[in-house]
Amino acid sequence: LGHKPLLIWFTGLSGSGKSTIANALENLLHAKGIKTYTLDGDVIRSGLNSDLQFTPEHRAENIRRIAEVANLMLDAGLVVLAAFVSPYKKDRAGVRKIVNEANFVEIYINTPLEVCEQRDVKGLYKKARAGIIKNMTGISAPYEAPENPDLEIHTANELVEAAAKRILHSIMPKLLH
Ligand code: GGZ
Repeated sequence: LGHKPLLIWFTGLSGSGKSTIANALENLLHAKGIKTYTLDGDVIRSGLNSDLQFTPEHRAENIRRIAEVANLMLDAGLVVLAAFVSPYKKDRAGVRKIVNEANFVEIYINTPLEVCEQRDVKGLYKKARAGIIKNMTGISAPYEAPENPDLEIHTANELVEAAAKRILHSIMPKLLH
């Protein structure tokens, strides 16, 4: 079955669940026979963007390059899932300028800082509180929440599978337009 290319952009704090939800959504898309590619922080920051840190300038460049790469993947007809903190409104607006609006959806993974900090999967929050890590989003660097995301997920009230299904439902019009 044919479908349009689409960039599904996940934004939210470190530990908010962006990658987990993106992976669950990817499984649902694969079950429909849709080819996808997931871009996320771990892989991109250790490869393509290994020259970048977490200053506002470097985050802007990180997001810009990711948007350009995603745009090439859209040219190839893929559904691209991108899971990046992307804390600055200006940078997310930049993605919208690079990618055709018809092929873009923004999903806000709205998990409270306290929850992310309790999970602290990588121990980054603890290090940030101790001052060992600078520019940690939510602690010593801002997170500018999206005002008009296409969809908002509250991970405290919704299971991963349910969230993924809700996202799938919401992107259907753009996949088929
Ligand atoms: C935020 C940081 C930082 C700082 C390392 N601030 O939970 P994670 O580990 O896997 O996700 C975070 C990831 C953020 O990289 P992004 O490329 O998504 O950031 S941005 O969009 O803002 O450019 C976290 C880890 O890298 N990490 N230091 N200071 N997250």
